[in-house]
Amino acid sequence: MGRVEELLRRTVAARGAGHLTLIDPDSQSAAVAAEIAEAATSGGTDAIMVGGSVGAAGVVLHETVERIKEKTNLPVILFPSSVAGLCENADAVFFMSLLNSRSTSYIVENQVLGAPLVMRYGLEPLPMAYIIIEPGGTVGWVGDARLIPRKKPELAVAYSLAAKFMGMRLVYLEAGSGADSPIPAQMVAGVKRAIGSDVLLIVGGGSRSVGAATEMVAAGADLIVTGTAVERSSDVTAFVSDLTRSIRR
Ligand code: 1GP
Repeated sequence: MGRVEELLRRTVAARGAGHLTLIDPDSQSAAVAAEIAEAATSGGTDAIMVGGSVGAAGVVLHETVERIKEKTNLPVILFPSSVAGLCENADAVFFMSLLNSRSTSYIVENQVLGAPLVMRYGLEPLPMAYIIIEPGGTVGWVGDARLIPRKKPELAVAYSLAAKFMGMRLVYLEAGSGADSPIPAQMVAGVKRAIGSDVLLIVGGGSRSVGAATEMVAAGADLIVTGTAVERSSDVTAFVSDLTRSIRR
């Protein structure tokens, strides 16, 4: 286990839950992305995720990571939608398989193409199952996901258990960026009960309010991801600070 995963695990063990700020390099300039990262750091976020379904690649991605690293000492974790979402100046990468994709491309092929780059770039790979729940948004469409119905927590549990049995140490339940509502609490609770404390449960998509994030942590989420809410906030430090204070023990 590498340094970034250890840090996330220590945070969850000590404080009950952690917060990840997602920045999509395609949504703003690198300079603005860096300001958001700096403000989120002041608000107490635990790491910065960088990635997006469309356009988060090449020079834009590299520059965004570079500028973010000038403004924060927190780990920068890549959240790639394909092999193109890798770059050498980040600290770690969610080395993820979109388990409920119909396309082998998102389950294993991009991972095969990306693995030698992860090695060459010295990125810490965090082995993660990525599971997309309705409505799924852009990532559901791009990733050709067989969306798990919101009313079928048992399907999310089955996927998550399969991930655990295959040795993945993180499970990410994704409702899709900008979803109207976050992952149902009952689904979060069922998945956490099944995977236990040794697998970190990340929940994201549609967590716009402090209340929603707190509810998901109460249900069993270890790490909450917010992207849209942070991007749209007029005071990122205050928003992240309220959120992190309320999800922590
Ligand atoms: C998307 O789960 C993340 O991959 C974040 O979603 O933009 O809705 O916070 P939001």
